[in-house]
Amino acid sequence: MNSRRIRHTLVALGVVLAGTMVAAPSASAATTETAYLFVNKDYQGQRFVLSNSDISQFGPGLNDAISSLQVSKGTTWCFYVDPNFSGDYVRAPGPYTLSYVGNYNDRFSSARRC
Ligand SMILES: [Ca+2]
Repeated sequence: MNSRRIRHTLVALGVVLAGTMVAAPSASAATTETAYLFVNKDYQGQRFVLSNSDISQFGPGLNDAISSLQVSKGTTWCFYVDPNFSGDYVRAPGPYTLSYVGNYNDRFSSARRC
């Protein structure tokens, strides 16, 4: 009986939601090129944010400490076990999440977009 009115209401809601979804990507554009590094597995412990700059030598607290990581959509980062982007590495094309870096645990020393 009231089904037609309800359907019109749902259609209107759908239009509103679609508009929100279209707007979302541009709003999050500022987060591209970003990598998040965590001292503990499962994205726990101290967090380091790498944004729009490569780091040839991690500093104290970050160096040889990372256990999990995330890379935002729209960028790819490589994480190296030695300084100056050398040695074994993990390539992480965003969106990328790694709750535990396994054999690379507590070993990363440099990172760059790749
Ligand atoms: Ca660690």
